[in-house]
Formats: sequence, C-alpha cells, structure tokens
Amino acid sequence: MANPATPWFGSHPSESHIHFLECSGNPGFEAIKGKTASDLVGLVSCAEWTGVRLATVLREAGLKPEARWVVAEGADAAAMTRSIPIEKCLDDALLVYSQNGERLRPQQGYPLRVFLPGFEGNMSVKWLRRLNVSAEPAYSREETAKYTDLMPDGTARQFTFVMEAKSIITRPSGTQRIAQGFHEITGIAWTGRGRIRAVQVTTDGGRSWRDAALQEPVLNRALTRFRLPWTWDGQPTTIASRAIDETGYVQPSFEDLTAVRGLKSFYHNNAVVPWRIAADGEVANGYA
Ligand SMILES: Nc1nc2c(c(=O)[nH]1)N[C@H]1C(S)=C(S)[C@@H](COP(=O)(O)O)O[C@H]1N2
Ligand SMILES: [Mo]
Repeated sequence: MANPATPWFGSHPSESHIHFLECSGNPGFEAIKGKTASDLVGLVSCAEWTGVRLATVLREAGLKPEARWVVAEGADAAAMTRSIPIEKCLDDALLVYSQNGERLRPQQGYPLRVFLPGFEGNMSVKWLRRLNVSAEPAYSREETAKYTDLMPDGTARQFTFVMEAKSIITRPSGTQRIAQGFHEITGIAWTGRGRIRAVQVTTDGGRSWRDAALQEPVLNRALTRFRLPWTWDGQPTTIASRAIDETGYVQPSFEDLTAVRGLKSFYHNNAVVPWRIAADGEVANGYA
C-alpha cells in the first residue's frame, strides 16, 4: 500500500454500517465458568464502520471466472492470513479505514482492515497488506490448527464463518446483588445472519418464556438491546434469555449445543447463559 497519509480510497465510494464484531472464541467452552457477563461474552463489540466495498475493488481489478476465494493477509508479525469465500467478498464485505467516525486506531488495524459483517472476528484481518484472489483457500494456520471445531467423532468442522444468534442478560448479571421488588431485566442480542426477530426471557428457570421488548432500531448484524419488566418475589430462581433471529433460528441451551458439538471444540459457543439468583439476591453464573 502507498503512504497511508495519502489514502488511495479517497476516489472510491464509501459506505458506513453499524455492525457487531465478535471473536468466535467468545467465550470458548470451558470459559462458561466465568463470573460476569463480561467474562462470558466480553469479546464482542459494535461500531459504525466506514470503508469501500471489497466488491468495488475486486471488480475494478477484474476477476477471472475461476476466482473462488480472496486470501487476506495482515502486516503484523503473525501475518494473519484468512481465506474469504468469493460470495462474501462480492456481497457485504468492506475494506474499512474508519471506526465510529475516526480513522482506525493502531490496535484496530490502521490504516486499513477487512470487515466481514456477521463472520467470526478473526477473519476481519487488520493492518491489511495483501489480497490474493485464488481458486482454493490458503489453508492457513488460522483455518486449520485454529478456528476449526473438533466434533465428538474426531472430525473437525472447517470454515465455520457465521456467528450464530446469541444473547445475554447484562442486568441483573453475575456478581451483582438485587433486592426483592421491581427490576428491569435488560441485555443484548445479536446474530451473524441478519436481524434479531425476538428475545425471550425466562424468570422461572426455563419453565416459561416471555417476549422482551426490543430497542429500535433493530439493525442488521448489530447489537440489539432488550428489556423486560420483572418483580422479584425474593425466592431463589434462575433467569436467562434466548435470541431468535430473522431466519427463525433459536439460540440453543448449553445442553442442546453440546449434544451436537460435544465438549472438544473451543470456538462458536453461542449457548444460553443462565443467571442463578440466590435467596440473598446474589446473582451468579448458572453453570458454575
Ligand atoms: N492482522 C491481524 N488481524 C486480526 C487479528 C490479528 O491478530 N492480526 N486478530 C483477529 C481476531 S482473533 C479478532 S477477534 C479481531 C478483533 O478485532 P478488534 O481488535 O478490532 O476487536 O481481529 C482479528 N484480526
Ligand atoms: Mo479472536
């Protein structure tokens, strides 16, 4: 890339979109023992990203018919390398140079990074220095030894790009303490497949679920706040939320997720997080 002080992208049409960015190791499968909401889903953020569509740049360069993957390489010591399917590259993939209205910060990939809405955070390669169009993926470290999902039968799922629907109650949540009486339960939900359609909340350990109110605007692939009024009667109970996205997909319980995935994998744990509320109002992780 030329001198970053004279951005080449000045002549290209730019777009701004609000999207979440989530590490697929958020929180892993062992880390469900975390105490706070941040321990459990702290590796997610949401920002307004500004940049040029990758499709614009690829079309300008010219794609051969056999082009199936774009391999993005970062300029860090690890030369972080990920293969992106051409369908995503020609869809909503961005080359971003700005986050929340200011130039990318050094830690976020200055001067330029890839941004792939809804895909695992690892693929949004920072400090981008090379894009290589190819017929095959690169099979880099980050898509073989790392960022694959070991299944119970010993095979591994590869190229699990999309971050599935997830939600968590942030108040009341782990290490907080509540008093008997009125509370507004609130939290965040998101999905890599589009918009959140609904968030259901249980206050009786999963026996019944009620629809929470979603805060507008509910944006595509963005954090969505939900709220539900609740009066705690002082009896020990468990509260939890589950997200439903616009495809109809329902966020699974940890039991349902691990029935399919087993306990050997690390990435892509989007299970429901239950918070246990004790008689003294102490809120703790329902798994731990
Ligand atoms: N070049 C490069 N890009 C990278 C990484 C990296 O180590 N090197 N880390 C990835 C991972 S694992 C994640 S989760 C996101 C985090 O982006 P953020 O620091 O802007 O939150 O960047 C991704 N892009
Ligand atoms: Mo990550």
